[in-house]
Order: sequence, then C-alpha cells, then structure tokens
Amino acid sequence: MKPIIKAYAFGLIVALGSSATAQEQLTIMPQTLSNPDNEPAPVHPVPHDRQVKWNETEFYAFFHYGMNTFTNKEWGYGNEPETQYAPLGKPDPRQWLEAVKAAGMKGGIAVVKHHDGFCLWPTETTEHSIKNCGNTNGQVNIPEAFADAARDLDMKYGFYISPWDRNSAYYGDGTNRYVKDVFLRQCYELTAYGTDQFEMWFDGANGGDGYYGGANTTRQIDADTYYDIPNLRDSVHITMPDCVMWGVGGEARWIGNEAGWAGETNWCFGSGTSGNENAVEWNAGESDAKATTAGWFWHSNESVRSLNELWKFYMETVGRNATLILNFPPNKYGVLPDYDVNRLKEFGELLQSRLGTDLAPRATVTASATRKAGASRNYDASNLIDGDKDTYWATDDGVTDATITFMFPETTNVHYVAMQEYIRRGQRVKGFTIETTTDGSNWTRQASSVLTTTIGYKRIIPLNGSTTDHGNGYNIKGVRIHITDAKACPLLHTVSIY
Ligand code: FUL
Repeated sequence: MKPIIKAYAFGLIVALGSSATAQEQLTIMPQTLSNPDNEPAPVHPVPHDRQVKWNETEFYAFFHYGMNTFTNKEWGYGNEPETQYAPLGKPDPRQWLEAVKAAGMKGGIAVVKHHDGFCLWPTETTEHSIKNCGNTNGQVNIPEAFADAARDLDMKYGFYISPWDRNSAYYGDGTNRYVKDVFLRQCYELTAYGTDQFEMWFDGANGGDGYYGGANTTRQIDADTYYDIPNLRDSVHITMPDCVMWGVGGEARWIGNEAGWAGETNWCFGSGTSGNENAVEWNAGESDAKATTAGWFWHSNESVRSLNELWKFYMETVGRNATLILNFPPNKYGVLPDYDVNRLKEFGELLQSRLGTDLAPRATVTASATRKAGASRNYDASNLIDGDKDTYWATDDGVTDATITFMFPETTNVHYVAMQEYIRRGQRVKGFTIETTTDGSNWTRQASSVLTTTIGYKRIIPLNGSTTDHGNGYNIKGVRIHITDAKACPLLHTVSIY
C-alpha cells in the first residue's frame, strides 16, 4: 500500500506509512497542527474581541444633556414636570459629534436617561419622556439622531442609561417590576436605534431618596443582584456583539476617580487606578472626566478647561493604558457652546502637532532577541513600525529581558515614545526603561521620574517625564526600549516615536 502523504499549510510534510499505528498518528498530528506559527501561548486573563475593539476607541466623548440642563441640577429628584424640558433650539447631536471629532475623538456616549428618569426618546415604559415635553424642539429623539449622526460621521456611539430611576414608582418597591417592565425594556428599546453600539454605560449611583411616583421616600437596592445583569449582559451580547457593558456590566472598569488620571502602573484587570496584576478577569480602565468646570451637565457659570489641562488628562489616561471619556455638556439650545467647539478644535490641533507624526518608521529597528518565526508569521522588530496592529514583535518563550533599538539616519528631535502590547494574548510587561543616544554608543536613561512598569493597550512616555510641559524635546540619534521584566515573553505590536 502507498504511504499516505499529508501536506500542511505550515510546510511540514508528515509521511505515515501503512505500518504506522493509530497511536503514532494521534501523537504526531495534533502536535504539528496545534501551533504552526509558533505563536506564544496566551497569558490569562485575555480580552474578548469586543473588549479589544472598545480599547481601540481610546478617546471619546460623554454628553450629559437632559432634564438637568433646564433645571440647573446635577441630580434631578424625579418630580420635574415633563414640560420643563423645552430646548431653546432644535437639539443637534450631529453638531456635538462633529465638534469632538475635530479633537480626534473616535466616538461618543450620550446620556439618554439620567437618575431623574426623564427619557430622551418616546419610550413606552413611562410617561416621563420627551413625549410630554414643553415644546416642539424637545420632540427630537436624541438617541436616534445621535446614532444616525455617528454612523454618518463614521464614529462609534453608545448610550448612558441610568439604572437608578428617581421618577419610577416601581424602583426598589420590593418587586422586580421596575427591572423587568422599565429598565430592561428601555435598554431593549434603544437597540431600535442601532445594534452597532460600542458601549453601554451603567452608572454606579444606585438608590437613595427620590420622588418614586409620588412616594417621596428613600429606596435602597442591592446593585449586585437587583438589575438582573447576567440576563441583561447575555441579551446585549446576542443583540449587539460588539457592545461592552461598562461599570455594573463588568466588561470595562471605572478608573477610580473623575479627575482624568490613571495609575502609571495600570493593569487591564482588577479595579481602581492601577488594577491588579493577579486578578482573573479582563476589565480594562476607562477614565471619565469633565472638560468643563461646573458639573457633568451644562451650567451658565461654567467655563471650559484649558488646553494644557486637557493635554494632561490625555497623557495621564490614554497615555497610561486607560481610555478617556471626556464630557462636553450641550446647553439649553441643545448644542455645544462655541467655547467648547473652539477648544475642541484647538485640542485636535495640539494633539496633531504633538502626536500626529510618527517618526519611528524613519528609523532602523533591531531587537536583542526575536522569536523564531512560524510558517506564516514572523516576530521581527520591523513589525513594530509596519502600521499593522495584528503583526507583533516577540521573544522566545522564557525570554523576558530584551532591548529594541531605533536608530535614525540623522539627529532627530524627539519628545514621546508610545508602546502598545499585543493584548489579545494578555498584558505581560512589568518593567521597562527608555534610553536615548546622541552618538550611537552612549545611552542615557530618560523619564526616570516616571514609573515605567506596565504598558498594556497603550503607554505614552514623555521623555522629560512631564505630562504638562511639552518642553523642547531631545536631539538624538537613537531610542532604546529595554524590557526588564514580563509575565512571559513580551509581545509589542507598535512603537511610535514623536
Ligand atoms: C456619576 C453620576 O452620578 C453623575 O451624575 C455622572 O453621570 C457621572 C458620569 O457618573 O456617577
């Protein structure tokens, strides 16, 4: 009998004579099929595909707009007459999104129901909605207009829908009626405006005093069990596979402050500003911060933060492995005021001038260690500058100390080094340093005041160590990244130099 020849995509030919036993076939074939590309084993926890896509959104807007805009409150009690919602102009979510797009934001989350319970769409779950608003301007269906504009502008969108409802008579009344007949149905209704939502924002404020259908009392619930989150999460993922449930949903975490900063050490698992290296579930950080001074909602006495404050937020969140959701509140006309629009434009220009031109592709890149290539994939350092987030540099298993060197053809002025791990196989790096050279042989450590521990989805290191002072940069011939410690062999997909 002829031998059976099997050729596999990875180039290995396994010849099994007719005399091969079943046992031999079982032991040979799975080994060769399992990892033809010599890909590194994942280091758990690893993110779901939707969590990676969410991280890639990086910088997006929060828009707090609703009944509070007209009552000058931050937390409405729930007894506000519907007619008090009466915009002075036609609310224009497209204008909101265009303004933040100019700042380089990739999407936005619109608050469509805050704790006061007033819904910015004609919901069937309550009369406390735009159905009964005070004028025709108020009839604009905000989630619908927001989603349409986002799709048109090629931006991502999602909604903040407050689980806590100070208007509903059923909230925390000892039955599950509020959750079943109001909250879950409201979440479902919003899918009518698009199933391509990227994030649902479930606030942590839950229970307390309120109107509650006229009871004017205090209601407490147990947020861990009350909202039937596992059921909601399953339904959301069946309907909207790319939608991450923030906060209560457990797929992305609050960074632990509303002041626009994450820890320099920041793991994508655990909680708070730094996460926890040993936590078992992927739960990357999102930082929610206010771009204006008076509150989440628009107030007549507000002003917009300075360019330098916004830059600091950006560097201490996006630059530290967190996403930044930056709040810009539309005013009583239903638009972002000129001072916001202008600041957003200026900020976009600032980001472009500081982080818009990647110098790394002009350099020659080498690594002290490179993982053995597989059949259809290599792990060369050149992957770091090929503009492809799916190719990456890696070392062999067990090698957790390695350098990557970028040499420029001529002296180049440099301010920042940005690094991105290939997080689909886990967040690994635990320690690194950054050095520069002016002559190609003597190296000087930079940013020594910065905790250079974790990288994660993205880390941006200012060479002068400052998140406020852009400085004059460094005139150098080369940059060297030294990975000093990692959970397992490090994998980086991109390094950018600005
Ligand atoms: C908080 C809420 O209570 C605030 O009103 C605001 O919506 C903020 C983003 O989250 O927990």
